[in-house]
Amino acid sequence: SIKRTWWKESTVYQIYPASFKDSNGDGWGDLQGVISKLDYIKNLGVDIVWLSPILKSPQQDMGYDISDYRNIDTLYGDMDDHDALIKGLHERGLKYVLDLVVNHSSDQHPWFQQSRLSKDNPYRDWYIWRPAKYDEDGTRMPPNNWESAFSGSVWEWDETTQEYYLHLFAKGQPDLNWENPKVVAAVHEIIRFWLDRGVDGFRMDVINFISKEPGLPDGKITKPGFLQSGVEHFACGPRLHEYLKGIGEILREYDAFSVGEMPGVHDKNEILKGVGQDRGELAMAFNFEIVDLDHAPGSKWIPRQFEVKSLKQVVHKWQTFMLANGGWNAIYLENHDQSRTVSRYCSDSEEYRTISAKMLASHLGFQSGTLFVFQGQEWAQANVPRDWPLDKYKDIEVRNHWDEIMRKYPDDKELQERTKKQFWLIGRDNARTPVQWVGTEPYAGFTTENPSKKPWMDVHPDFRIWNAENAVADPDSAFHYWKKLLALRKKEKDTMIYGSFEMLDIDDDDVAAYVRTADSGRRALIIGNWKEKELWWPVPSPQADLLIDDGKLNDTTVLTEFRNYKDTNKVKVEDGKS
Ligand code: TEU
Repeated sequence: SIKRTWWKESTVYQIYPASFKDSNGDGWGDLQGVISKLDYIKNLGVDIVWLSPILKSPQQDMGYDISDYRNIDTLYGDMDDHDALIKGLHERGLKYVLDLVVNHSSDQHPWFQQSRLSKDNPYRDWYIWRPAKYDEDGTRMPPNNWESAFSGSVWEWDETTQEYYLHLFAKGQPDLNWENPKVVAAVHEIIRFWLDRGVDGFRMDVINFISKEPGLPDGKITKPGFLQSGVEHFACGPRLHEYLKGIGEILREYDAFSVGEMPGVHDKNEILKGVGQDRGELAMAFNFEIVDLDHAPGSKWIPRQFEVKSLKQVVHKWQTFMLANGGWNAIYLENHDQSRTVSRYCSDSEEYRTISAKMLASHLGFQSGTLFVFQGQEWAQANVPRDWPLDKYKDIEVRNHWDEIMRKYPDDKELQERTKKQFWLIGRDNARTPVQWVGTEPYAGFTTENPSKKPWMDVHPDFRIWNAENAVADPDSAFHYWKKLLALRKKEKDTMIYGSFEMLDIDDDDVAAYVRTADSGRRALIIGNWKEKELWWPVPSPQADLLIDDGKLNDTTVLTEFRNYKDTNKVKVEDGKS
């Protein structure tokens, strides 16, 4: 059975610091900006705040390329600001989670700078170096066929020592060699360093990629004539759990929070090994099965039609499996790598936007697991405008892919149009526009009134209507809905957090409905209409004690109408209401 723990009952609010709040007018969000919004965050009712990377970085991949693991990047502030942030959070009873990026470092990190100097440098073996292969006509070839997440080979040729180094992400993000015990020890020291400074835990970037299969074999060929993902050789590799246990031991000493990001695996047993409550590894993991539904496997820019019924199958699978096997889920649909859910899955039209956001909040918020809310999600932030020109997109993933398309297929207009649509639908920039705080100031109050620089990314032009201030002022907004939901999650944890889970009518592609049942028998029935239409859905016979039926959370009413409907077995589920 599931052991009760504080972090299972917590909700995490994720901040993308570059886009959250700029306090000094340089167009880039910073730690003082975050500090100025702590009351807003507390008011929402979350328990933990996770900041995307703020450590020293050349920002090739927005801080996921760290060049000093023990210092704050000057873009964000300094150690004093960081201490003040921790203090401000702790004073409000909030915990603080740092983003630990240790599958790779920046190529500007002194370890890599040393490593690339010579083959006998003491740091050589801190990264993954391999000699070239040569084909029949003597052309130099990379050691294997793996493709980087950001286009091109994962191998970069280095002239100085005439070898390739491995980078699963950008060229500026060389992978650390975890086979080297010195690397493992260095990571442990970094973890202790921050825990001793008052950090309460970590989100661990692509943590299931740290153990690569020895020999680094070629990836399975799914796209003949192209580079291959190779993910089967580095996701959940042979020594992963040994490494996670090492980290887990330190975390337990401090009773620290942990969530591992685990892309590239949909196998529930694999993920359970990392998060099972008796395994001593991580508390929970982000799996990618839902966010992988609307694109081709291994190809983010090849669209695949999203179906509500597929999502329901995936939700049912992870909910029932983790509850039955002592694992734990991280519940999320938005983060800094995913687009805005109202636009992606439901509707961001004037009429349906708020109602979509509320429906999605209920869909997520009644599930078992630790809930994650991403900045802006709480007031129904939408994707970037559909007509945004490409040059407004800043993300290295989008930029590199577009360059590749223009190089290889300059005349294929159809491909270019399809790709641009996919950028709009699931590109990471959608999550990264500055937070819209108010409708009355230039740049939505993200930066100071007369900034020395424009925000690093354009503010969404809908900010005059859609912003946090309006949402807080309107009792019917998505913000207040989230707030009530999070409070209810505290009050009803036997049902909402620890109760059993059953997805209803799994083949229906319009409605996602499920039941949560506490040991006491108390039940919650959640009915969400995912489509922009009014529809009828037959309510099953079990009665609910908690039901959300009118876009308002009603935690005390035993739904009497529900009993009346029992005869006809039909309930009218209105326009995207849940
Ligand atoms: O992301 C890892 C990851 O696999 C993807 O979600 C990634 O964003 C990309 O879309 C792959 O197609 C993590 C971080 O969350 C991401 O921001 C970093 O860029 C990446 O690792 C490298 O550190």
